[in-house]
Amino acid sequence: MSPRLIVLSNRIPMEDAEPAGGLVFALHDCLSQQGGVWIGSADVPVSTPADSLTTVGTGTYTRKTFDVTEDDQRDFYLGYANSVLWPLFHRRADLIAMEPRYSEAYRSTNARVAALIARELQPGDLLWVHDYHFLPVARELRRRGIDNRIGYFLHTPFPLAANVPALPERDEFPEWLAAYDLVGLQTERDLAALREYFRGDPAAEIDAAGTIRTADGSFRAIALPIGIDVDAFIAQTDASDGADRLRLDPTERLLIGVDRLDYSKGLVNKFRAFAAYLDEHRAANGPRATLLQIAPPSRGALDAYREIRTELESAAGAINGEHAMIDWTPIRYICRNVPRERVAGLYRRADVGLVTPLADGMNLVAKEYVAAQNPDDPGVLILSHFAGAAEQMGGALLVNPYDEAEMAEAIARALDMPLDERRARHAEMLAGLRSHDIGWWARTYMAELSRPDPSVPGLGAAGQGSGTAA
Ligand code: GDG
Repeated sequence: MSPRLIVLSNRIPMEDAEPAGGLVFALHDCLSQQGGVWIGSADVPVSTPADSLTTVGTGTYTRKTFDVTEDDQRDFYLGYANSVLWPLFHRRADLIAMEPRYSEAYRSTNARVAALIARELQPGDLLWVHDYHFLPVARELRRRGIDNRIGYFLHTPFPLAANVPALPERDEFPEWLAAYDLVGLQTERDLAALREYFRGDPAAEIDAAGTIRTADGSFRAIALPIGIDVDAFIAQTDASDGADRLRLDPTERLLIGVDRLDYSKGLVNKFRAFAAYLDEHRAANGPRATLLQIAPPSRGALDAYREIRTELESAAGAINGEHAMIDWTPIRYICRNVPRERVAGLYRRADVGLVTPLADGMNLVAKEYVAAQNPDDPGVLILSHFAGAAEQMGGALLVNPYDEAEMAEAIARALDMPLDERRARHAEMLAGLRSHDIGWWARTYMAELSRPDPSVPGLGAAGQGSGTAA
């Protein structure tokens, strides 16, 4: 019998219905197959948090929430997690907004969540912790004497070693990681960044089996790129009415962008690159094209997010003001959430998927766009070098998101690409999406977390997993 799995992530599906969304789907499948418990934060803040988890809904696995107060939301979630760790991990140390109470809230929330999990854990259970909100959870559990296997997966990029000293908790950072048995990262680039960081620690060594030994403990690190549920996404695309609602001229070309409104997603650069395309290529009789950008707002209470929204609105207004015609608006900018099934149909209709983040752990939109294409007449993916997905998706036109002229050139090339080349690029990427889908990701991680430490003599199993060990 498989060991019981306990998952911790900041958000969990709150409905009893089937969940939607990449990560949520993967964990849902994993938990449905082997049972277990999924723990996340409650939706509605309370004034006094309960000292136990609350079970929500029913299903094949158990979902439990921990309470959060308004102060936790401000200082732990918007504060330390999204004003310190998120900018740091996305190479924007300049956007860090630091307050002493953020550190305290991060520490106390993680200690409180760890105490609640400690009461839930039984011998032999596996715990899988997700993302930057909960880096210290394993260390808190170890302090409470918990010796279950604990895994961690970071969905964002791993920070540059040179930036980590910007963390108030820089001295504890290696300890947070070393308390896990297995640290999963999205890409080889992230794995290299982690190794680089530990190379700077004179007390740390990386042995031949890939185990990283530090003064605080040892752990393994692997690169394991998250995938999508390809067939489910194709089925959603087939059922979608998104494209019908566009009312585009039949000859008009469509580019699509779908990104949370976040400074890491390179949205302003994308708009400017599209403007450069309009200036240079469209002016030279290139096809008429519209950029549909869906950008649901996130973390709107933070200054950095308000600023990027204002900047983006101003860029869209200026570009449309300059280029629009009575029957054509070059940028259709939707700053709202659009239903998932509609997004899928819009991907299919779009001739180009424009995914140009300045930094991104993976980027599932790039994968969804490819899955949604008609294999007989597929669109072209333009993808930033700085998205984790670029490591796997060589069939995309890879671009530097800081270089607007290069992106404009890529747009022109994509709109002009012959059918044979589009088909070949698409087929290569689709095959990769299928072989490394979301099920593969979750199964491989679980197998890696379950297997014995290869550095313990007699238990060695190095090289069995499909991920790449540090
Ligand atoms: C983090 C990492 C990593 C977006 N707008 C709408 C909408 N979406 C959906 C997309 C996609 C998801 O949200 C976004 O996923 P990404 O991967 O692009 O980005 P993050 O939210 O930043 O996710 C990232 C990921 O974790 C997983 O590990 O890839 O690097 O930053 O599924 O389709 N969905 C709907 N309406 C929208 O308006 N329905």
